[in-house]
Amino acid sequence: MASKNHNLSDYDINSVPSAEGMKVGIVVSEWNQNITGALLQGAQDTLLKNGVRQEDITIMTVPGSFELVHGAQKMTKLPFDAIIAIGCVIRGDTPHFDYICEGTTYGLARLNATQPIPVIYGLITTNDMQQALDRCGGKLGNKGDECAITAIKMADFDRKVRQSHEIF
Ligand code: DLZ
Repeated sequence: MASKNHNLSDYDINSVPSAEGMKVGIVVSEWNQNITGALLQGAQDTLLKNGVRQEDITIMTVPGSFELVHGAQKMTKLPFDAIIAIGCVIRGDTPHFDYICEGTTYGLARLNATQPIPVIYGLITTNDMQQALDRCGGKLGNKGDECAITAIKMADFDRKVRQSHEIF
């Protein structure tokens, strides 16, 4: 993926719709907590900065990234406008990395396609700890920021789809 020149925290403020009244659920994995905690902080700060109220943000934790799918699925049953799933998988010596990445990614993609609210992909998959640090507030920005903006944009997308349906 071409992320060399892309800072994950960069966004055009003029392209961000109003987040007034939006309710956002965040499910975050405990594995690699030094990374996922920073991603969570980024997501929360960016949601607040763009108008989501603190009381409208709900944070739940799961043990590992693989459990994000179940956690996110449960949260899609509650009255949120978007769910952000945050995790970090770092490559080890065995193929376990590939199975966790694939299962989690497929599971989240399936939820995103089949549930009535958007499920935002906040899973970092890296070869080593440094690459993860670079993406949670390091030299490549914070993927949590990117997820927050995506959540707001997708919740707004759904709002607009609903409104257009009411009109016609
Ligand atoms: C088992 C495991 C391993 C080896 N590595 C990670 C990781 O880098 N990041 C992560 O979020 N979770 C890891 N896990 C835990 C799995 O996601 C999962 O929690 C367990 O396999 C139990 O289902």
